Amino acid sequence: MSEGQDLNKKEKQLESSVRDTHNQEMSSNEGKKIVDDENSLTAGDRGPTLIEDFLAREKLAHFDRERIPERVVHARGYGAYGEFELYQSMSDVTMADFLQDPSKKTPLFVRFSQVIGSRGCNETVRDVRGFSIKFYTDDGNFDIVAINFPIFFIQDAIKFPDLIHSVKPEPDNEYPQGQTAHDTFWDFMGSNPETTHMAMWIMSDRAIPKNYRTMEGFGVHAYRFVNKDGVAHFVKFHVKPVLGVHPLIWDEAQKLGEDADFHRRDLWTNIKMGNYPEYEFAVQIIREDQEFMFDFDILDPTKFWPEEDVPLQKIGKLTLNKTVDNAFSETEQSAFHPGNIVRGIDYSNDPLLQGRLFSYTDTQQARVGVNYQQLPINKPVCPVFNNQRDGASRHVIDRGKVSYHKNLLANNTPSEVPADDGGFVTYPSSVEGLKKRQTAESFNDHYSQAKLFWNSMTPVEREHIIGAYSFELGRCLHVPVRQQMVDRLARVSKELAEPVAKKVGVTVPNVEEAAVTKSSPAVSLQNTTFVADTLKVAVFLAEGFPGKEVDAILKQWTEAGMHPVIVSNNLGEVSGSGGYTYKVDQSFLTGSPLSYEGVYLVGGTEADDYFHYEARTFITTMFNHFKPISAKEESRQLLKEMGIEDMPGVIIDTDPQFGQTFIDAMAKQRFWERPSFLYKV
Ligand code: HDE
Repeated sequence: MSEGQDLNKKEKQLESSVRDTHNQEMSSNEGKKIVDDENSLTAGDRGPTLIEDFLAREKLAHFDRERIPERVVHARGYGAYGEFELYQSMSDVTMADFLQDPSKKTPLFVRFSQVIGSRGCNETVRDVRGFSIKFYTDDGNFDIVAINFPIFFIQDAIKFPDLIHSVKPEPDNEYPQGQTAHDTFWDFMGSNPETTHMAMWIMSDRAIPKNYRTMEGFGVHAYRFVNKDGVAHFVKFHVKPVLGVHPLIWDEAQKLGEDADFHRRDLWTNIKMGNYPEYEFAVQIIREDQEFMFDFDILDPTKFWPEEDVPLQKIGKLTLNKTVDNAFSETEQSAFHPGNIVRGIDYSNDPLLQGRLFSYTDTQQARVGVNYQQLPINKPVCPVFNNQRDGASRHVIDRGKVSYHKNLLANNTPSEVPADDGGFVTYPSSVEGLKKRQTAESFNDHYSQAKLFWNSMTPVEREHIIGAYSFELGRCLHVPVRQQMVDRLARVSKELAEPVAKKVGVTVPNVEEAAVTKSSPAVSLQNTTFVADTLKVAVFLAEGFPGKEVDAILKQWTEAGMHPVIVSNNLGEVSGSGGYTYKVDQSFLTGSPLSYEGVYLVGGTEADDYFHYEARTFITTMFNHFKPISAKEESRQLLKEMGIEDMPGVIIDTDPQFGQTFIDAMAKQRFWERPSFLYKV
């Protein structure tokens, strides 16, 4: 339950399925009380196990079937519950029930995921992230099966299996796991020019998010809003984290291989701590008569609608406030579907969306079973009545003789619902043309928005993109694969293609690059929100630290929403002057410089060589990751010896403003002005 609140409709519904084995007597699935769960039934002391042992048979046979197939993509995922609150009624553009009344809260479930890797893969690899949302509205489930990019690789669903085959581990040697840096992926990208734009986004820092709390979600496709008068608008859905969008840097992401669970650990612990992740729900709306007014086709999923051309309207807030009770029952069995729309929302003709409409139900039925919609996590909060029956593992017991429409025996019920009483009616958009296999002419410009994206990047972001291409293509063993990809980049920008070509040992062809000068500042992460809220600062304390001063600083930082984490030689407690004692949260052994956004080096009268050695090691890593570093005057010497005392973002605690100066530095998060060779290519 979300803390301090009454159960919402979904939570009440879930309660009836929850089982808590705590303090209960043990029984078999058939309800027989179990006297001994450790010894199988054997013939004699050392004799064979008897097949009549129904308890051992049941336990082993159930265990043998515990796994279901993992998702063919997005296999690794993590879920949480939350609620949606609307800011103002959207009734002028949509009839959607959950977008009418600002006083109504809609329960929801979110599943974050990675596309490529299998269920156990590392979470910080470069990849697209899934951001699936199921709104349990009073009018049925509405799913936004989003990702953290506003566009996709391809324009036609028929190519999806090819894309995924290319990015998964190569079929002969079955590596690499969960990442894009290999030949088959880049062969596909170079051979299919419509992927050029998406490649730019996945080579940007957005593809290595710092955590799910600071990650954006985009519905990608154009949908339709339809109002009660039957008037439709094209709409795109966005989810914007209140804390801003913040990525890792590549070196951190690589080193975080040491913690495969980095993202789920962050989400779980923050929800448990009451740092509920918040996201603003926003829409971009285009009138039907404006469909052809743009310099791109608004139905092409490899193009985004620049915010500067189609403004974002923030219409509500999503708050994630509850972890799951059981990762399998809830997260693994959750089934999202971009086709799950509600009255007031409809599809557009985006061909990629149209293909997705088939694939999701199909895969859920194969993966979870035909009755997957009856599972607690997937069940709508409104009543469901129809004449569908039977199938494996059916939960519902349908009473009565009638399981067909139309009928006399049940008064022709369940009855159809007229549109005026809430029945779903498909928006009657007109369709014309010949049946044929082709890509629309208006989908053929693959380089202009790639250039627009490049134009929108700051120098630091560009450096990272160049570094990412150089790494990824450099990992390709086949030179023609690298060359083909650089040929594509040359059509976007020579500024990009040239350093990459040099780094991976190929040449830049003499082709014309896209003549786009426009940029979209909204896509640069340098223009996101920067706050210190929820950021973790490692506080290095040794015995004999100056108690009163440290205590005052930590209080100030906690009030500012930051999380000081006490790090010392050993777990247990560390004591300072004036009787101040803290619990040590992490020792140098259990903590990692990768887990903190900043550091405060305090020391103490008993600081030994080990303390100084570890402090230096941590700070070196954090310095190289451009993070804020601070130290008490007494520990200045260490920073001096390291040669970083006067560097940007290195702050010595000498004046009364120190506490606030460091909060500001934390909010800034990275000091790119520092010298670094990590990305120089
Ligand atoms: Fe998916 N995708 N996809 N996809 N997708 C799946 O459905 C598919 C696409 C996305 O948290 C699968 O239940 C096709 C775009 C997310 O459970 C499958 C095409 C976008 C998730 C499938 C696409 C997505 C999936 C695998 C080409 C962003 C995780 C398991 C038309 C807008 C859902 C499953 C979760 C999952 C098919 C393209 C996002 C096989 C055919 C574009 C977030 O049905």
